[in-house]
Amino acid sequence: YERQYLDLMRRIWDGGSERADRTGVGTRSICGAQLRFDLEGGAMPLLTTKRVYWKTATREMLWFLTGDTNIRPLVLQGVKIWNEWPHARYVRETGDDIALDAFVERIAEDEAFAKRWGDLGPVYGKQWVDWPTFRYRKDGLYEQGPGINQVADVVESLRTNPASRRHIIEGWNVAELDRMALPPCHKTYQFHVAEDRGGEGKAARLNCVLYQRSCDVALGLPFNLWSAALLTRMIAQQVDMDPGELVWMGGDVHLYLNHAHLITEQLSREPNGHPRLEIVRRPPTIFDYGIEDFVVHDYAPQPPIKAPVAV
Ligand code: THF
Repeated sequence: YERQYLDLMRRIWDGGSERADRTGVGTRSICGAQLRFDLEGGAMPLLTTKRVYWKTATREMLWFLTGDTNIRPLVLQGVKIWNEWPHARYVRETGDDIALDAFVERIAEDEAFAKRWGDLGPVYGKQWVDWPTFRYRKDGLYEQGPGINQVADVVESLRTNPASRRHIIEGWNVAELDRMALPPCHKTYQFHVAEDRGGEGKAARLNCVLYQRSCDVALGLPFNLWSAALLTRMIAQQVDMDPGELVWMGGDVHLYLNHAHLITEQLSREPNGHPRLEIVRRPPTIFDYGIEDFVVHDYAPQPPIKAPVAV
C-alpha cells in the first residue's frame, strides 16, 4: 500500500508542472489523484519509509473533535504543527519580530496572550462540531441559531440510516473562509457502509472517502492519511462496524521545491512492515477518546526526514 504513496511522490516530482504558489516557495503540482487503503484487521496507512509522528497527528484529531481552534492545547502537549500560522499573523499585525520559539513559549505561559493571538479562526474543529447557523425571526431579521455538530450527526445517521449517501463532514464553510488562518485542506469526509455480503453475523464495513483540495505530499499527506484512517476507525468502533477502505482523493497535489532532499531520500528507501492500530477501549461517545486509547503495533520505521513547512 505504501508504494501508492511513493509512486505518487515520484510521479509529481518527475512530471508535475512547476508553479509559483501562495507561500512563495514554489511547487511541482498535478491535478487529481487517488489512493486506496484497506483498513481491515487494524491495518493503517502509516508510512514506514520515514518516521511519521502518529501521536502528534492523533492529538491533532482529538483537538479537532473538541471543537477548539486555539493552538494552546496543542502547544501544552508539545504539538508544534500549527504554530507557524499564529506566529506569522502576530508578526504581521504587531510588527514585533519575535522568534517562533519565544512566541510559542508565550502562548504556553500566558493564557490571555494565547486567547488573543493563538486562535486560527473558525477552522476544522469549529466547523466539524459547531457549524454556525442562522434563523429568521418573525420580524424578518435573523439571529444566530444552534450550532450543528456534524460529527455527532454522522455517527447518528450511520446508526439509523446506514445506506444513506449523506454521511458527510464538511469543513468548507464558504461564508467563513476569510476568517480562517488557513481554509481547510482535507475538506470533505464521506462515509459509506458496505453491508456484509456473506451473512453469518459479520458486521458491516465502514468506508471513507476523503477529498483534499490541496495536498503537501511530503509533509502533510502522511499525517492526513493517518488521521482519516483514525477517524474512520473511531467512528466504526462507535457504530459497531468493521473498518473497510479509505479512499483518498486529492485536487491540487504537490511537492514543495524545498523538499527535494526529503523526496530523494525517501524514494531511495523500501517500505518495511505493516503497522497496525489497536484501540484499547471503547469510549462512550466519539468525543471521549484520549491519546492513551491508541496503541500501534509492528511499527519500526526508518529515520525521520526533516523539512520546513511552507506557511
Ligand atoms: N501547510 C503546508 N504547507 N503543509 C502542510 O502539511 C499543512 N498541513 C496543516 C496545515 N497547513 C499545511 C498543518 N499540518 C507538519 C505536519 C503537519 C502539518 C504541519 C507541519 C510537520 O512539520 N511535520 C514534520 C514534523 C512533525 C513534528 O515535529 O511533530 C514531519 O516530519 O512530519 C497539513 O494538513
